[in-house]
Parts: sequence; C-alpha cells; structure tokens
Amino acid sequence: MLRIHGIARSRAFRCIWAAEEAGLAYEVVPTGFGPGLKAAMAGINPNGKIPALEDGGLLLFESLAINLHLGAKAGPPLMPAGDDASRVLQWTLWAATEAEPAAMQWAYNTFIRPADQRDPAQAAAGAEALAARLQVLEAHLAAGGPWLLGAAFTMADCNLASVLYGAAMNGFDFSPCPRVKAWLDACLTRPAALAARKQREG
Ligand SMILES: N[C@@H](CCC(=O)N[C@@H](CS)C(=O)NCC(=O)O)C(=O)O
Repeated sequence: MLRIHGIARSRAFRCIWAAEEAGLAYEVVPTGFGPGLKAAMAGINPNGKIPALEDGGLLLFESLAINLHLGAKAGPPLMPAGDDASRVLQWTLWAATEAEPAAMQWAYNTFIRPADQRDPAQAAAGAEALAARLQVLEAHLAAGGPWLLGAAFTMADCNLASVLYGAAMNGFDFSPCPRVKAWLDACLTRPAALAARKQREG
C-alpha cells in the first residue's frame, strides 16, 4: 500500500487529495511539524520535510511530483497521454513556480506567522503578485474550461487547486477573477477533495 508521510494540515493534503482522485489505497504515516521532524524523516526525505511518498521501493519527495506519480499510476483521464501530459506538467510547474511563491508570501504575512511577525507590505506584495498570476488563469479559463485541460479534470487541476487551497480558505479576494473562483470551488468540492478536506479540516 502507498504510504504518505505527513499530516493533512501540511502539504501532505495535496497528496491525500491526489490519492483519493486516483482511487489508490494509501495510508497516512502521521509525521507532523516540530523539532522531531528532521529526525523522523531521516532516510525518507533528505530535505527533512513532509510530505514524502513510499510506493514499494520508490521514495519520493516534493508534493506535486508525488501527485504526478500518483496520476501516472491512475492513467487517463487523471493523467492523460501525449501533448496533454505536457500540459499537466506545464500547469504543475506553473503552480510551483508562479502561483505558490506569491500565495505563500501572502499567506505567511496574513495568517501563518504570529500576528506580530507579519509584514503588511509583504502581504500586499504577495497579494498583488498572486492576483497578476490569477489573471493569466482567468484568461485561460475564459478560452476553454471547465477544467485546465478542457473537458476532463486532470492532475493539473488537483495540483494547482491544492496550491491555491490556502488562499481560498483564508479570505483571499478572488472577486476580480470569477472564472478562477468557480473553477476552484468546483475543484475543492469534488468528492475526492472533500475526503481529503475532511482529514484536514475535521
Ligand atoms: N516543496 C516542498 C515543500 C515541503 C515543505 O516545505 N513542507 C513543510 C510542511 S507543509 C515542512 O515540512 N516544513 C518543515 C520545515 O521546513 O522544517 C513540497 O511541496 O513538498
């Protein structure tokens, strides 16, 4: 059985959601934050972080790479072939390199750090950067949809929506991009997403 190391309140949430979408049996090995994390992940993730995946003899780190692996195990439509496989990679890398840094800059300075360690200027810069990226997504969804690759939900949707989950749950203003908001709502209310959210949100 697949073993997902981490807790649903971490980025392991992304992998739990992906495993649910893929219909794969998994267990969560509950490794949480704190001073013991690096020691607990020794031999599993050289970065000393969560999540990590054990799939037989394969050890993987990086939440979105884990999800691509889970998608590949499930096959189409979650992980399509040919040019659409490249599109899934494109949106996954966009999620990691364009959306996540901006979303985290906003998140750290809005709700993650203790109030006295938040910098409002950094929060505003993160919000502005994320809003700019979301306009790209808005235009993309206006030209197609309802999912990132068109008719079928794929791991691209799971990966990008899971990166935007924190913003969606913590009051980021999506009103300038109604198509993004509708797409994100649709992603986050899928049965697999709700199953993962139940583990995270209780
Ligand atoms: N890019 C990595 C980030 C992993 C990461 O930063 N995980 C956090 C929890 S969500 C962690 O383990 N933090 C503990 C630390 O940085 O010491 C991924 O997506 O898997």
